[in-house]
Amino acid sequence: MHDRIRHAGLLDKRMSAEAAAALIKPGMTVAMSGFTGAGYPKAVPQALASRMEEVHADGGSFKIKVLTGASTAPELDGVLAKVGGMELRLPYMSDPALRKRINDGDLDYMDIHLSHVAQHTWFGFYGGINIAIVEVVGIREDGSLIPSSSVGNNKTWLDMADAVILEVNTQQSTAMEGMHDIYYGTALPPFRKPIMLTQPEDRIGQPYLDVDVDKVIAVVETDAPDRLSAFAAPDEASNQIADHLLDFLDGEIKTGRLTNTLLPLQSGVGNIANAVLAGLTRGGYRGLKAYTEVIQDGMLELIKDGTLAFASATSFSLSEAGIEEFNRHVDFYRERIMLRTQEISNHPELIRRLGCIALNGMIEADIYGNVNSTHVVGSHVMNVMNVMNVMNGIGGSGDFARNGFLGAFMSPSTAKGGAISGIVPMASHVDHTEHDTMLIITEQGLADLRGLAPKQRARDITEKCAHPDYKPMLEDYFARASRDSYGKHTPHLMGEALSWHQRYIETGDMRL
Ligand code: 0RQ
Repeated sequence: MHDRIRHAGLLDKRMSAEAAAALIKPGMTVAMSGFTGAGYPKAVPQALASRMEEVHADGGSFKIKVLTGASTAPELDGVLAKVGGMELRLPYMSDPALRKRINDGDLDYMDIHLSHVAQHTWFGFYGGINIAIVEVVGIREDGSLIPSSSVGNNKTWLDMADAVILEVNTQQSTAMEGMHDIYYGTALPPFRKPIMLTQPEDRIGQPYLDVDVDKVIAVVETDAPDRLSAFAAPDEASNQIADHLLDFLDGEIKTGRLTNTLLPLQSGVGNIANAVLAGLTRGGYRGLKAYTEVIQDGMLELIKDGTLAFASATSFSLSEAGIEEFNRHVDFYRERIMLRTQEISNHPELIRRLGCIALNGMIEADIYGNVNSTHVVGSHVMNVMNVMNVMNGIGGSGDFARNGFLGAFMSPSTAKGGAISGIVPMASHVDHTEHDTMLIITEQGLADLRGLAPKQRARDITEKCAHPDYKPMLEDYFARASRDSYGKHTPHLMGEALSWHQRYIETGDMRL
């Protein structure tokens, strides 16, 4: 451990997770590391959850506000959710226990664009940060920190928190040292300057995180791996979605809008995005680049086979097999991957400048191209009050779709064995408006919405993307809406627009 903690003063601040957790008091705002199941603190949140459980068993209340980079894992979100230990959570999550708590209304969940979180914290929108808990690979002689498998908002947490708890995790590979790029040039308006990054591989910062060592109140040693679940193997639908995307990209190259090295790719989270990414190996591309948030297994495969020459992100999100692959060939990947703060990985200025191709999953799209990425209808509960259940969150999908060169949203055309259509008359919740969506892709086909007015969009999305079970229903809806709606610019029948969702709640099937 002396190899990992090379600052004498901080070596003296070592203590158990239980002792560190005892420094956290009810009502505190605690900002933690962690992004898509990587680089989150693994011991202190568990020790804290045990304390909370004791307090709750004695009839007391012990809840905190939890801020992170993005989703974490059972050792953080899971344990705190199980003991009812959170009153507020932001900006993104994907833990089943926490999802249930949120959907039961037990805590407030703020689903925030990932690029906004750091600046909203500087602006003071969330109040102060009492304690930051940040996992690191190691502490250097000068007290600077070797970041772990995600960077997320750690720079901001370390800067803004009144006190800092560090978890030094020996399971995180020391070979990651040097892979990070921490940019300290951000400022509050009106003092902002251009961010001098013009290629995904540009280094604009330093490899280490700075921390005021006097603020560090505890150093906890851990030895536990990131816990990430494996992605579903690409199925027929995701392979077809990938093929539609490949055909489209070929067309773009032929028209001269793209070259055969495309533009920097962004890929969202989830099975579909991961499978589509892996499908790109079939495109025969070489030397592509990625400017994205997460390095999923699919992206590692692209780097391995040379399809991708470089990937900039803020985090890994690898399965166990992916972590093994990364660790086995870490020297190869070190040269080809850079991890940045999420305010830079998701920065609108940079995404617009680089012209990213944004590929994200969706829950549903409506006929005009409004996309719901976050909320599903209350599936098994026959209760009209329980309509919208949050799935994960918007994450970075909005940062990229809004500002990229191309914004694509992908999903199978149906869910739950065909009982739900992914293309609906009106989206039941809107994360990405029709103004921000350019491509809608299902296994049925791809609708290219660029340059299309609303009624043309409706015809194209229905024709290209809807499942045959639902296509006649959408055509019928649109024909009647075009005839009977109050205004004719974006025809809708207000009494009927959400009736598919209502029918699903009542009958378990959107079909008539
Ligand atoms: O549920 O597993 O219970 O069957 O949703 O669906 O098809 O496996 O898709 O894993 O790619 O996730 C939008 C959730 C898609 C993801 C979403 C059900 C379906 C299944 C998963 P089951 P699939 P994926 C940057 C990008 C927002 C965040 C983001 C997501 C489950 O892509 O979270 O993009 N995106 N971040 O059955 C009811 C529907 C449904 C439905 C699918 N219409 N109604 N259930 N499902 N469609 C990275 C970060 O931000 C960190």
